[in-house]
Amino acid sequence: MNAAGGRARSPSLTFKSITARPVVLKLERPIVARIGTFTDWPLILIDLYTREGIVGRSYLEPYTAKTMKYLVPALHDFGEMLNGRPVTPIELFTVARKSLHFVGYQGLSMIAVSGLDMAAWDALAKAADMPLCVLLGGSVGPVRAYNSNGLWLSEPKALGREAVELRDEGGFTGLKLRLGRERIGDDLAAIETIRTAVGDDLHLMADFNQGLHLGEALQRCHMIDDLGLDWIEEPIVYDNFDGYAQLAAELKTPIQIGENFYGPRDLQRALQMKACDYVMPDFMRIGGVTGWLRAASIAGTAGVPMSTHLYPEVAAHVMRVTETAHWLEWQDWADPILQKPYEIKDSLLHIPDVPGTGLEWNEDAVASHRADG
Ligand code: SMN
Ligand code: MG
Repeated sequence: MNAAGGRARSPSLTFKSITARPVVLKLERPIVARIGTFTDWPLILIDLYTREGIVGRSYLEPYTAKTMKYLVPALHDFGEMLNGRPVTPIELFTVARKSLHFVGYQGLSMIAVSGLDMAAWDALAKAADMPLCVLLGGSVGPVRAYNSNGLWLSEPKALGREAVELRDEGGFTGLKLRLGRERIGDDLAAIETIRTAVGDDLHLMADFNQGLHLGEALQRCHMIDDLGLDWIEEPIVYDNFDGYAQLAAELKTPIQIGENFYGPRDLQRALQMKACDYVMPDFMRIGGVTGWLRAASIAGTAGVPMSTHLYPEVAAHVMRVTETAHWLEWQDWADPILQKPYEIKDSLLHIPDVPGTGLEWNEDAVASHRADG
């Protein structure tokens, strides 16, 4: 019984439907990395409607426009399947996972569930009239971010100016560059040029995007091991945990992996195998907010620093409740379709003090970027 003599009741929120709209945006600085070259960036915008009128929102970034053709129907199927259920994200996560279990727990299944999950948490936080980080037991506050918007595999000489630009976009104290050029000498020149431009105090992360085989990785990583990099990310194919264990054991520079963990169990297995020093799950692969929270408790218990991959708007909220929170990866690729892009100042991302995650679409921009006619 509550003070008024009534029975305390949880806020009721009932699932009605989902719309999943594909859009394709132009990247201001095209991605040129060992995983591919991308001039366009596809997004699936998810709106989860409830009978009470609250709309939960999230997006997925599946890298290539083609994959949206497989994900959009899966999301619409969730909409039909979940109609009439209470919006209880952890339960919806389980139901959605089970519904795709016969086509596997990873890959597209997990990506679709992650999109649903992030929208469900946004709806719940809106119904509770709280920012998501507050609903999760934390507070609205700053989150330390590095700028990941550039420093792709371009001509090393051009990178000095770009590094200064990227630093000054938000007073960043950390930047990520990409490695894996044909000639190791060009990778070394890239690091040197950036260091000369921004100095030794700036945090510098290096990402090989799985571009090397183990032999090359051992050789190249040893060559950059004394350059003061904050971490070396994904030098080899993402699921070769034996290879990663060897690299992590041999190198002084921390090994960072995790953007290709499909669910918290991958993270647990990587830590059991001592395959890395740091982890940085991606929201569409780890299982959205639910998957992140489970993964964060494993990393936290193991004392392993945890950074985020893409999805900065959701990442900021969960980092406020992540025990071993390390760095938020800042990239602004969804900004063109957001009503209010998030702000970065002095390398800190500022969470908007509004209910939910703060993701709202600029519908005019959405209309002009629709990829389904
Ligand atoms: C990355 C992410 C998305 C597209 C290309 C490259 C990269 C990162 O692995 O960690 O930001
Ligand atoms: Mg990466």
